[in-house]
Amino acid sequence: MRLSCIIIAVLTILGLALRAEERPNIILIIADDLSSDDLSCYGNKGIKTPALQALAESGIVFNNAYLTAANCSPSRASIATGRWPISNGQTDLSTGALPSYNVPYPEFFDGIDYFPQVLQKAGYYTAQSGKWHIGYDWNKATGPVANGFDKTDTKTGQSGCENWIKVLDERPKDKPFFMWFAAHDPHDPWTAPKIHNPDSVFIPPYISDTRFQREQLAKYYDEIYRMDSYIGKVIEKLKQQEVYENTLIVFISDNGRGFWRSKAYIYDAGMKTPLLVSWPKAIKENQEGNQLISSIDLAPTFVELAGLNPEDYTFQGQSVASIWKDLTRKELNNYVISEQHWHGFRTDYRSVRDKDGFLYVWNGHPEQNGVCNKAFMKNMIALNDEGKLSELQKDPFRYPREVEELYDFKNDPHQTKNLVKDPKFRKKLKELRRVLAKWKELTGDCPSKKEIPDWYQRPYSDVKPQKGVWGLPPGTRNYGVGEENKVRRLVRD
Ligand SMILES: [Ca+2]
Repeated sequence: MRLSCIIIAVLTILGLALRAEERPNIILIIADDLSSDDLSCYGNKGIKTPALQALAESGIVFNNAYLTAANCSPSRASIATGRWPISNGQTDLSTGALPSYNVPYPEFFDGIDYFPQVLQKAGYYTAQSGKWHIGYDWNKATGPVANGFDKTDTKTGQSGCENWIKVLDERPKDKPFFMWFAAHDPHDPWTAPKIHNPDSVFIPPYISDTRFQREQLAKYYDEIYRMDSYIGKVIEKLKQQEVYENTLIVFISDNGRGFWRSKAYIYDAGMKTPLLVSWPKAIKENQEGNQLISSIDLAPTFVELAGLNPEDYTFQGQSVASIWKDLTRKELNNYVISEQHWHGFRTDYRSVRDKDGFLYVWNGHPEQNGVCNKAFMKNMIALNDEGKLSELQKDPFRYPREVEELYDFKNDPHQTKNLVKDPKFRKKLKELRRVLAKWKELTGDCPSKKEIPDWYQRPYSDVKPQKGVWGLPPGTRNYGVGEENKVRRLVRD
């Protein structure tokens, strides 16, 4: 009896040691305000992104990856918690001014797991370097998510990437590591050296093709290039440290480009993210994946790769590790769901995308237009005043808007033709409407009792902005913790 106990103990220790050795290091790189159209590996011929191109070629380029929100704080909070904004408490933009309003908002719901903390408890060394923008204090790593990091570092230069190599150098060498590397690039103001020619940029059809917009886009490209150069240095450092082979590198954005009808919009320009996945030891090179993946799937995926069972935690996403390791595996998500709430101006959108390529949009405020005089919108507002915009470019000004929209995003990549009234798509409309209704029920989604007003003036509107006036989050506090299985079943194939 005693001998068998010893044998079991020895085997267990050996098993654990083996598992620890196999666990990958994980680096999550998050760009700030980057649309997936704006990288060479997604077909943009005008941009120079050599390191991201090499990263893409070393693993998988995913073509259907989506965020939960099209702006910083809720999107990042979803990544950290593996939960939709409505289900974690961070639905709106953090402004850094909140504590003075003395309201418990935005703050995370109780009893939620944060994947950096889960990795830390599992023996990983965890570090954060660069942009934060989660919870109360947008520019300092504070709050419950920050508790999951052994090291936090937000004192960087303009790029946000300046300390990444230093953090890699200073890590303990006897533990697997997780790095949350978040750039400030390519968020405006654009400060990188000039590299790109305005004549070579890609202008989506919903942005006016003017010299001004071309120059702005070229400056934005310059910052993408700056971030790219730091990513190249990270890969070089990993090779130097002889850990490159067993390091999983995942590259995503937090929301689309800070341009017209992109950032803060529910359409693909705002909500679709590049997703590059590289892990030389376990993932084959030069692959392309078309599976639907949500940013809430990252937390459970990392946790599973660290040797834990993601279903033991409060993640609403599901692990896609099996797809990353073998792209021929059956698709996991039938639907991905996104939200858009307050980003200095009030919106109230939900969306469902499905694997057939349809996007269903529900609008809680159809009585208003989708524009305010934030810096990245001013030029288009001026052009509209001069009557110089096309019908598509004018679309965000239009109101009242439809409560529901439906797009065939596979064939209409910029979502220009609303099919909601087309009888051919009635069945699809009903299906996606039903999925959203069930999702709202399971996540406790409901309107805010006191909405945050616009902080910026909406053009062609008499409603005065109320800068600094706060409100309460939508959703039902603490709803659905412990019942994540139900909502996972809803979106799963
Ligand atoms: Ca952002």
